[in-house]
Amino acid sequence: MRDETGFTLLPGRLSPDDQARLVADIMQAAREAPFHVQATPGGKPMSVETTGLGPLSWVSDRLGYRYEPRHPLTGQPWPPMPPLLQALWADLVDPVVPADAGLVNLYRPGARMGLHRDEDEADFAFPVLSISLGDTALFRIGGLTRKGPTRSLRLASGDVCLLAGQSRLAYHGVDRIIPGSSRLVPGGGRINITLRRAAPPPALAAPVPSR
Ligand code: MD3
Ligand code: FE
Repeated sequence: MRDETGFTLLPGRLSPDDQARLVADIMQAAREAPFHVQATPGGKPMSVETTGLGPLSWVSDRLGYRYEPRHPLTGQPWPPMPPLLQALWADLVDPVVPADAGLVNLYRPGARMGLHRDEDEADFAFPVLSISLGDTALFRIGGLTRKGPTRSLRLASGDVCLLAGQSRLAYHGVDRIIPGSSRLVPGGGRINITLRRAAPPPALAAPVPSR
């Protein structure tokens, strides 16, 4: 189901049990690494709440966008990536090079995400893997420029998308969620997890001097 742009939607890729397990893992992780509202570099609060999993996660503040190894409010390292997410990346993306960043977005009713590109990662050859949990989202994806046609699709709980090739740098956003469309997330709403390879590859080892 990979289209000509490199976009793949895997509807219902996660079983109901795996979905429930992931939500429980994320809510547990959020006790140490609380969901919080980030601001854009322009100072506007985002409508989603965010936390992170794994070695790095994406942060935004007055200084700009970047990946950081610690939660900006607690100063603590992000909680580890749940094994289920590591396994999904190994299955669908790369069995050797793990994801090093897990960005978790919580959409309570009314939250949205404006059209943007994900371009803060070192190597766009690695795809982005997205997992949807809870309420259905009306998701929008366009092309490589901000203008030009977009298409709208629904992302339901358990759906996984893979953004590879051209689609890796496509403009995309979330127009809205459909409140009450799932009972999975405690308190209602939607969780999206994006797994990424954010850091540059380690420098090639220096040649061993022969004498
Ligand atoms: C990546 N999240 O966190 S994920 C984001 O549903 C983000 O929370 C949205 O955009 C969400 O940056 C969408 C699915 C997605 C779709 C298209 C993409 C991620 C993508 C295209 C390129 C890169
Ligand atoms: Fe994005």
